[in-house]
Amino acid sequence: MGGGRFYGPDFELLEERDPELARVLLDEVERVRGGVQLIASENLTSPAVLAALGSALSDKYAEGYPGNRYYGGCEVVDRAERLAVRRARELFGADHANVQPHSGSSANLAAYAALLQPGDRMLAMALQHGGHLTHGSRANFSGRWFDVVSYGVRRDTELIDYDEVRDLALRHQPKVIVCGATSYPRLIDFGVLRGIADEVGAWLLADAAHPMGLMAAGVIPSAVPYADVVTFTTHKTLRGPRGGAILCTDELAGRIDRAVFPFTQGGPMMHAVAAKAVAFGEAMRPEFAAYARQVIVNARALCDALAAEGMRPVTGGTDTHLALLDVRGLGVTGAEAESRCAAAGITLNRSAIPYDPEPPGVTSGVRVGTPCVTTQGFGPADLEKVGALIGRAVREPEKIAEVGDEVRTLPVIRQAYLRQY
Ligand code: DSN
Repeated sequence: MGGGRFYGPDFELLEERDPELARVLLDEVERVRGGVQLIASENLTSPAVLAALGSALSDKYAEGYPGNRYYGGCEVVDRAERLAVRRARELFGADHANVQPHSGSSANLAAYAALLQPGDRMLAMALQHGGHLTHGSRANFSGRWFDVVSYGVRRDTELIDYDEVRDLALRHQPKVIVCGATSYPRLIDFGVLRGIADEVGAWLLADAAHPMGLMAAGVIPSAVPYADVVTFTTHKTLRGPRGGAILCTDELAGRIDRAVFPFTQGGPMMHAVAAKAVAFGEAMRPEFAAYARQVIVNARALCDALAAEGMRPVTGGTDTHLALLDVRGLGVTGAEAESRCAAAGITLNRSAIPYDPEPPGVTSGVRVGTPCVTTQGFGPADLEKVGALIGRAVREPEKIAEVGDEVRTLPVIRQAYLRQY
């Protein structure tokens, strides 16, 4: 059946033992190969990362930390975790790293547990303005267990209103100020937020899940020199395995480690920890910096192309790997735009825009990101074409099949998934 390394070394065995599940894996690879992946929070990991994920380290229980585990036989996996921690500290210039969180949400849970008691107050960006569920949404533990005050973006510029953040911080005296977002296309001024946190005696927690790969590469300013705690995921722009991690100052190291284990997690997933080490190693290479630069160039090209198709870029553009587009000018909702693009083989997601009159399941916007397509080797000219195809898919639903054919024959598509990097 072919497919090589993307199915893993034991794929033929899986096909023999469980053809039904093997089919799912094949179909997913075909889905990715047959279209354009623009989900801003996704990427395509390297074969080396996949090899670590599909390894014997998946079997090992290792509650605790290297040199201090609650299980025997951890001397080998200890080496993987030490390597991951050392590389994370070096890559990001951090005092301390914890590489055990299972996800970004788990990392935020642990970070809050380290800094707050239930009922304590935190100030964070509203989900509707680009924040994250774990930044105090009532649908999430963070909004139920803490006293959350939210800040947002200005209606006119759609940029974070730092004056509002300062006013709210002075008025409400939060114990933690959370910054970072999931659909904010601009840089965040961590220096200003550090100043506000210092003024009110709050911890500054940066959730850098989305841009951490860009920070690792040094192509956008890092949160690490400013924040007391930085939480992040390893699978977005960083292009590693699905998972989370936390960086912090020496002062908070013990509190963060105890908050991850034993407070919020049990045994770490050592195969994922090993894969994080691989990804941190890959992110130290010059090729990764070139990749990260290209991600931003491509995001700008896509954003401009979509603007030319009549979608309005929220904030007027992007400085990062993602863009948020108001699609109302094309007479559709975000949900309609998402489903029309999906029918044409272009995967993106609907997303609320600031002050969105539509409910979260509908929305007035879509979010696009370029981490995947840049890994696949797309350049700005390819993204201009993709932007034009998105415009046609959204505007002319009766011609979606035609657009889908054009998407599938984009020259860059079929070879792209097998590209070495
Ligand atoms: N679900 C992620 C995103 O798409 O931004 C955040 O957790």
